[in-house]
Amino acid sequence: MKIIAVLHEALGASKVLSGEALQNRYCHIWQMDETFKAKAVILPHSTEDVSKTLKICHEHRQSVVVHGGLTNLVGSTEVNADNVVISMEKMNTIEELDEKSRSITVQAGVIVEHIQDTAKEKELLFPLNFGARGSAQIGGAISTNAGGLRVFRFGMTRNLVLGLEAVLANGTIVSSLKKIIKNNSGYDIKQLFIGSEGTLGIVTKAVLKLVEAPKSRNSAFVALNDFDKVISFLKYADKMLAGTLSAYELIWARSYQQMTSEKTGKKPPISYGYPFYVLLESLGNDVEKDRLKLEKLLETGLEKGHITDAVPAYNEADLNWFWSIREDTSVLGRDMPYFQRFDVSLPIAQIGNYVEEVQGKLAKINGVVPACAFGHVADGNIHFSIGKQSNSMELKNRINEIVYTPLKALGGSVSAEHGIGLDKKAYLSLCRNEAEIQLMKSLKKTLDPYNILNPGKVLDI
Ligand code: LAC
Ligand code: ZN
Repeated sequence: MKIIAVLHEALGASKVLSGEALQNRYCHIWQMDETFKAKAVILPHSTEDVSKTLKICHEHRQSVVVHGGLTNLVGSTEVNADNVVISMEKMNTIEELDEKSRSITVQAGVIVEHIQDTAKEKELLFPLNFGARGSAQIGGAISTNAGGLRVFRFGMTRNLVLGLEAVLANGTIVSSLKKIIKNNSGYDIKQLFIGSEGTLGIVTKAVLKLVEAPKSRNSAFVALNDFDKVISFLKYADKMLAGTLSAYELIWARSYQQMTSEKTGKKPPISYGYPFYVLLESLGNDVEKDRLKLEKLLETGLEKGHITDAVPAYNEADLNWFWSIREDTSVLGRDMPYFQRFDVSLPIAQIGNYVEEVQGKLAKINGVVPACAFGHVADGNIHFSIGKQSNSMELKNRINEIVYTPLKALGGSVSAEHGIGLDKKAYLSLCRNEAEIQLMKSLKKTLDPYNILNPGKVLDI
């Protein structure tokens, strides 16, 4: 317990929680009734606090896990009783919005939706968007290089970070909070901290890129008869909408039925009976013309046989209805006591066959509901939510093997956007070769020689 006394001394008692003070903290946004055991939870108010904490932890060889909004889906924020947790919730200030350079400077604990709302007030858009935006913190989104619903047009989190400040394992602050888009002056150091899940350093601040806010937002649900049409209509829509297509979300029939079942209180915008549904979005700058353009797309898409049915969102209420169907994925697989989630990536042309093959294999296992599939198909990123009766390790591994094994030959990835964390560590070598993994390990050893930062996540050292 010596280290707690040292942390108290350095930070002040109010920033160091331990013992009973941890009882009302929860381990995950979906398990708010479950607490966790840790040596202490540190609540830094500044980068200097994070630096002091890490310097002490480094000296004491003390392992550290960072907590943000706890929406992670791969176990990256899991804690054991020997860990010190650094929770970023008090570092929740938006420091500056610069309309001219179209950037926003934020502390790591700011909620993603708060950044979106603040940008909107100035007629700007922070394009990062995903279902958990109301809870997820930007530091976590950066640490996991979060993807989401508009990657197709605006890129992953990585593409939206202009400048970054992070603290190294030994407490050194590496700050480069520049607002510039182009910076070819040597290695792009910030990329080390983006997507490395808190294993190479702790993100404390970022300068994020904003774009002009769109004036129009149009969406439609379409139904399609086979997977080739999903691809042909994507190409057609992208061409017809001339740069305004911003989302193209595919939902397989079984998932669509669950997402609009009576339980959810959401009606299906298009009737059941088709194998594929796509929810698409265009963001443009001319309300009237953009609406007509989308209507024209649906009309000619039907005429040319790309799609078999289509329903546009006619107003704000429709938009919210359509998107809430897609965003609330927690309804999938929930009729079973346990479930497994996946976020694989593979070349778009292979997705139809791959999903069919995976579902076929899963259907043969007793007590497993053939996977509900959906995803950001335009990015080659598909999710599965697989419900199951048992939580046995054997079944978990069997399902993992079915989903992950084909990805090697297909040139895919075991994680498109959620990261590796604990859940996918054993499968990393399916999509990363030996030379890549060795280089990752040597970076880890250089930046964190005592393996104190999120140890055991992503890689085993
Ligand atoms: C989504 C999350 C699960 O796409 O990545 O809904
Ligand atoms: Zn996703």
